[in-house]
Amino acid sequence: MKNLKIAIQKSGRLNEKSVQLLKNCGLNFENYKSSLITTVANFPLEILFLRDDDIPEYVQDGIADLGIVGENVIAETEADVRYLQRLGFGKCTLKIAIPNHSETKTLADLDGKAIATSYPTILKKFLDEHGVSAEIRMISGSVEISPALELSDAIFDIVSTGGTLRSNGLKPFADVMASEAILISKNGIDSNPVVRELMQRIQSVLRAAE
Ligand code: PRT
Ligand code: ZN
Repeated sequence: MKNLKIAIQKSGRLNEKSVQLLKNCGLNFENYKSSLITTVANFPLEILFLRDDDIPEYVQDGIADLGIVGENVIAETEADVRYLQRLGFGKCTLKIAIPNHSETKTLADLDGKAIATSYPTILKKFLDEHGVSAEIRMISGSVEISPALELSDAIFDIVSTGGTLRSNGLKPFADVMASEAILISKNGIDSNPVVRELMQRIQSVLRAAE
């Protein structure tokens, strides 16, 4: 039988904790920074190291059987995957934020305003649900700087401590979505015995950490 594949982030905020979780499950593998794929020595699993943005679609399309990725990325890609387990790390909130001096008081005040974000799909859904017609400006990085550059009136981005907002003269305005790292699978694979064994190990690691 072919080994199962799990996709995790290659580098970035979720990489270390994803690797640690798998190691705590008793999986032995080399974690070379340069390799994109590694085979677990003592469990029928291969680990793929990817950009987080690619993980939901790789899992949806069956290139990987499992994945560990932030809920925000799953929502943004709208991939058709199953949530197997919330993992309790990578917690953050996606918020609309506005400049400290902004006159914006209610969601309706955002009508006709420009909001910069790297998460246009999640933002559009939220604005549509609340009947707000703002212009969404897609920016791939350093979203927080855009109001100061007069590129936008507000931003929509990930916030954890709030330090980045503060240091850019911004304040939280509306919470849109809470997110954490999630173990996902392709639909229908969760009855696979190897997946079940891995799930049991992950759940006991999570319980031990409680
Ligand atoms: O290279 P790759 O594409 O894989 O990584 P990436 O750069 O897209 O993502 P990365 O590594 O930054 O984040 C991976 C995941 O971690 C995100 O998708 C979230 O699910 C989760 N996460 C948790 C965060 C944060 N906390 C976080 N604080 N992702 C980003 N941030 C950034 C945020 O964008 C903002 O710039 O940190 C800044 C705000 O932090 P505070 O603490 O100042 O509020
Ligand atoms: Zn990314």
